[in-house]
Amino acid sequence: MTTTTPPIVLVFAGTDPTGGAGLQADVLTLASLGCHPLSVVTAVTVQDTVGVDDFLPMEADWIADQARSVLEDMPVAAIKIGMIGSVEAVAAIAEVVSDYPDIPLVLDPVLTSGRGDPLANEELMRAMIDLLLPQTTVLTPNSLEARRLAESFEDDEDDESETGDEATELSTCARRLIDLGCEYVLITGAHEQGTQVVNTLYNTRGVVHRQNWERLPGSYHGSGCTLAAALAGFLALGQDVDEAAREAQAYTWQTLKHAYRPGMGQHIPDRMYWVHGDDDEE
Ligand code: PXL
Repeated sequence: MTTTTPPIVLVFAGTDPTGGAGLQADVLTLASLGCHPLSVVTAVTVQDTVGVDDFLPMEADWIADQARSVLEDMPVAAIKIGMIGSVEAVAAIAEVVSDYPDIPLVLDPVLTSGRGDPLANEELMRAMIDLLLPQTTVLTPNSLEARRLAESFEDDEDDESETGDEATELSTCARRLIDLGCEYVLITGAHEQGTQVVNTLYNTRGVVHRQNWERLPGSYHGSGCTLAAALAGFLALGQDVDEAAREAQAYTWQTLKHAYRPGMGQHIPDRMYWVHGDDDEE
């Protein structure tokens, strides 16, 4: 007797021993949504819930080999890329995913940890823009990442909109990122001011949707990974990008609302909140 295989999602991610972010966040999120996660390790980090102390990038060939083995064996419904670790790894991953142009690709452009420890340098960021953005279905930067990515290729003639309010500025970033080749950009607004967190999905025609969320009080480790993995999961479950992005935000907000604080640093989103019951205690 065989049961039906759940939709399969391939993730490229760094491991996080705290279970808060990275590969562990992706696996928990995808399992929670009823998907089967395939996991390709791109780096090993040393960290606790306070911050990242160090990381060891995986050799690029090893990343490509891990991915090719499973891609040749199983039908993958969506791919998610998180922390990449090295420029060589960007090139290796870009080459692998270019053989699967029909699989939706979610790219979470991880530049720093939640605390701000660097997880990517300028060179890696450029490689990500050049090699991965044109293959990306949905890019999921927070507002800080969106500005850094958009500004990194700002050319001198393009000096418009240096003034203007925050919303205009982020929409300019979104347009630039879309001009670089990704289909959609979901910019999250937790780092912006305001009682609400405003997340906006853009495509070539402009704003697809804008969603406001009650700002929760904690500082969270792995919220971006959770959102991007959930988005990949909902795409794998057959939703279109607009719907998948809405559902991923709603799911992530619930995981943050039910977050717990197991250590001395940030809160960890509860990807399994629905298993743990509806107790509202922090
Ligand atoms: O949240 C971004 C992130 C992604 N991947 C790994 C991380 C972090 C943040 O700490 O450790 C492995």
